[in-house]
Amino acid sequence: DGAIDVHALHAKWQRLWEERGTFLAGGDKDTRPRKYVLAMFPYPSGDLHMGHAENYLYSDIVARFWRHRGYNVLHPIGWDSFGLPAENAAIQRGADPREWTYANIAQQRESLKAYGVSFDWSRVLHTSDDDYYRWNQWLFQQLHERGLAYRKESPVNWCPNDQTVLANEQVVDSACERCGATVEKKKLTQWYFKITEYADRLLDDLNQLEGFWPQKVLQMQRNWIGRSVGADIDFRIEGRDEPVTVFSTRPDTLHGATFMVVAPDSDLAVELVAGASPEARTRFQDYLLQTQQQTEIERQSADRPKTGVFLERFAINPINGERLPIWAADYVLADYGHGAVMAVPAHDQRDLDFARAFDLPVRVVVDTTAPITGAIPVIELDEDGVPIDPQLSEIDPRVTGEALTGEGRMINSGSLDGLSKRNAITRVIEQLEAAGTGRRAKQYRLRDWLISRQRFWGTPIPMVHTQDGDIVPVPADELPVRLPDAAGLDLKPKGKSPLGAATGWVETTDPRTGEPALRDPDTMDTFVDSSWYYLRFLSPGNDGKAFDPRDADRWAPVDAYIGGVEHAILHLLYARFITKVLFDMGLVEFTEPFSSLINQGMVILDGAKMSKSKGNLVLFKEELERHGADALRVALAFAGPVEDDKDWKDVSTTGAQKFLARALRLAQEVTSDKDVVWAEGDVSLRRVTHRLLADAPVLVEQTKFNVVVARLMELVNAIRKAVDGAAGPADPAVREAVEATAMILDLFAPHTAEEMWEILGYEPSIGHVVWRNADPALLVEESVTAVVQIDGKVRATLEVPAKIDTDALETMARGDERVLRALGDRQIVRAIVRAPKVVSFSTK
Ligand code: ANZ
Repeated sequence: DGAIDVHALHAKWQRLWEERGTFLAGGDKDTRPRKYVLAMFPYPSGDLHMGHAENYLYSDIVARFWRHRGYNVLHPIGWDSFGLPAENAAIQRGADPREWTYANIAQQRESLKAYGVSFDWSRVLHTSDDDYYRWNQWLFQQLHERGLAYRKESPVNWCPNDQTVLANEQVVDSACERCGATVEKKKLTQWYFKITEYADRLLDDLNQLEGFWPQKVLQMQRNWIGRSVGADIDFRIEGRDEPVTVFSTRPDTLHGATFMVVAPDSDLAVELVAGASPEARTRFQDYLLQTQQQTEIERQSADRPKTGVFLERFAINPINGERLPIWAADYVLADYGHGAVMAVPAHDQRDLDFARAFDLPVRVVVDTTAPITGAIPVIELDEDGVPIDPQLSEIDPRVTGEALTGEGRMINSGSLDGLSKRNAITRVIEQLEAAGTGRRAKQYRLRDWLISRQRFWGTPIPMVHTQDGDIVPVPADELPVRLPDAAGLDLKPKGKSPLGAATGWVETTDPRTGEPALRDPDTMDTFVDSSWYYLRFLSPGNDGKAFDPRDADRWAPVDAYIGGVEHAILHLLYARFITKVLFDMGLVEFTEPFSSLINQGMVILDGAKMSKSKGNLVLFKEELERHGADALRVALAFAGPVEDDKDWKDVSTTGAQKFLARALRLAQEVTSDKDVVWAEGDVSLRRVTHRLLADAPVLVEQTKFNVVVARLMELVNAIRKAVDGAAGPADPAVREAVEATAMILDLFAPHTAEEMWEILGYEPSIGHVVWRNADPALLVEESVTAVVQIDGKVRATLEVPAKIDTDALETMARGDERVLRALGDRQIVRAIVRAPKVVSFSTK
C-alpha cells in the first residue's frame, strides 16, 4: 500500500534515541573495546549542504558499524565556529558575529538531528565558546614557553580585500583562498608557530600512515613539507668579510659553477650592489621594483625569458678558487635556502637559460653519455672545457639549450673525475668539510606557521605588551582572555585588529609590575582551534584542563577520520604538528592524531561543482524534508564509491524510498515467531543471507558502502521471492533474512531499521545489536549436475558450482575424459551451453 508516514517514523525514533541517550559513548566502566570515529566538524556558515550530507553519512556508517561489531563507539560533533565567514557576514549585514554564528549552529544542529546521525550529543563543542578557546590560549602559552611560538617581522601574504594576513596555505595560485583577490606582500610583525622544527618528524611519520591514509594525501603532505637533501657551500666574496652560503642539491657539480645568482629582493642583493657603480645601482633598483610585482609562481615558471642584472661583484669558488660574477635574478627566491645559488648552467635548466640569455660560460662536468659503471673513458676537452667527444658534442647544452640533468661520470672536476653522482657528492662534501667551507644540509619548502590574524572573530592572543617593550603571557589564572562585545567596534578590515580599538579591553596592566600595558590585539588563525579539537571531545566540560590525558589514553588517536580532501594539507598538517608537541609535553602517548583517513568525493550537479553563486545548489534541508533522512542516506550511499564525485542527477531518492518501503513491508509480512529454528528454513534463501553476513563486514571495512547497499537490495529481492513462492512468510529463513536485513540496513537507514526491528518483536535499539556471524556451512557453494550431450546423446554428467558461467562450463565439458572418448576423431562444430545445466555439442 506504500502508505508509510515517513516523517512520523523518523520523528518517533529520533525522539527515542534522544530520550534514551542511545548513542552516548560508554563510560569508563564499559568493558567493550573502544573506537573513535570522527567527521571533520562544520563551519557554521549558513545551511549544511550536500557535501556535509555525504560526510556525516559516512562517519555514521562507520560508527554504527563498529557498534554492531561490539565496540564502545565515540562519535562526537561540534562546530568550528570562529573565522572569517561570520565576520564578513556581520560586516555585510550589520549582524553581530556571535549572534549570526550561534543562529547558524542552531539551524545546522537541527538538520543533523533530522538526518539521524548517531552523534554523542552530550559532547558538543563550539570553538567560539570561551570554555573552548581558553585552551587555545593555554596551548599558545605552552608553545611560547617552549620557544615554539615567536614573533618576527617578515614579508607576509596580504589580502588587500580581506585586509588580513594569510598563511602560505591560504594562498592558491597567488590569490586569496577565500575571496580570490590577488595576494600582495607586506612587512608585518607577526606571531608564528615553529612547525619547521618538526619538519623531519612530520615527513618521516607519514610512513606509519601508509595504507591507512589515501596515497594522494600522503603525497600532498610530502610535497608540502618538501625536504631537499644536499650541501651548504660557502663562497668568499671579494670585498666582503663574510662568505655567502648557497644551498645546492648537486654539490657534485661545484666545478661546473660559472656564476652566482642572488634573489633581487634579498638583503644580500641590496648590500652587494651598494658597492657597484651608480649605473648598476640604478639598473638594480628598477629590476627590484619589477621583481616585487611578480608572484612567486611567475618567478618560478620555467618558460619565462630569464632576466637579471650584474651586481659588479665576484665570488670565489671554494673548490678551485675561480672568480664567479654575481648576478641578481628573479628566478632565485629570497626565502628559500639562503636566497643565493651557485649557477651550474650545464646541468641546471634555469641556470642554462640564464647563461644563454647573458652569454655566460657553460662548463659540462658530468658526462651523461658515459656508462655509469666500468672503465672511465678518456675525453678530450675544448678551450671552454667542453668535451670534444663527438657523442657529447651532439648534446652540448650551449648548442641544444638543454641542460644535462641525467646521471653520468664526473669530468672536468679534478679529483672527482670518473666518479658517479653519488660518490662525487660524498667526496666533495668531505673536501668542503675538511676545508671548513661546506657541510651536508637539508632544506624544506615548509615555512613556519603564521598564526596572527588582524580580525575580531577569533581567539585573542593571550599576551601583554608592556611599557618597556617586553611581551609577557597573561597569567594562567586570568585565562580566558574573553573577546569583548562586538557592538561599537568597527569590524571592517583595515590591516590592524579591530580589538586594538576596543579601549576598555585592550588596556590592561603589566602582570609583573601593575603598570599600564596593552593586550596583544591579534587573534589566532582558526586552524589553531581545529588542530586539537579531537582531544577536547574526550574531556568535554573539563574546566581544569584542555583534556584529561587518561581520556586521551582511552580513546585517542582517532580510529577513523572522515572529511573532504580540501583539508589534505593545512588542517591535517597542523593537527599532526600539535599532536607531536603534546606528545613531547608528555600529555599524549601517540604521535599521529588520525590512524586512518577517509576522504569523500564531492556531490556535483551535471558534472559541475555546486555553489551558491552558480545557482545550482541542491539544498540539504529541502531534500531532507522531501524524502526523509533514510531515503536520502540510502540514495547517497548507493550513488557510488566513497572517494568518487557523485552527480546528483544519478542519485535516486525515489528508488531508495521504494527499496525502504519494500524492506519494511517484508518485516510486516513475517508470520513466524522469534523462537523459530532457523536451520529448518529454506536453504537457498539462507545461503543468500549468510553470504551477506559474511561479506558485509569486509565490504564496510573497505569502505565499499555502495556495494553493501546493492547487496542488501539483492537480499530484499530474494526474500520477496521466498515469501511469494514455495517458502512462504512463515518460513524461518524469511525471518532470519529480514532480521539480517534490518541489522545491516541500520548503517544506512537507521529509522527504518529500528521500525523493522520493533515489528519483528524486539526491544529497541537495534543500534547496539551485534551482527550475527555467518554459518560457514551455508557459505559452501551449492553444486548442480550438468549434462553433456554430443549430437543429441547424453555422454557425460558433471558436478559443477551452481554459479558457474558459460565459458567455464564449456571448458570443463570439452576437457572431460568421457566426452573426449565419445568424440573420438570427430570435430566439434557447434556448442550450445546453458549454464549451469546443459552443454550440447554438434560434430561433423
Ligand atoms: C647547483 C645546482 C646544480 C642545482 C644542478 C641544481 C642542479 P630543490 O630541489 O627545490 O631544493 N636553489 C637553491 N636555492 C634557491 C633559491 N632560493 N631560489 C631558487 N633556486 C634555488 O632545489 C635546490 C636547487 O635549487 C639547488 O641546487 C639550487 O640549484 C637551487 F645541476 O645548486 B642547485
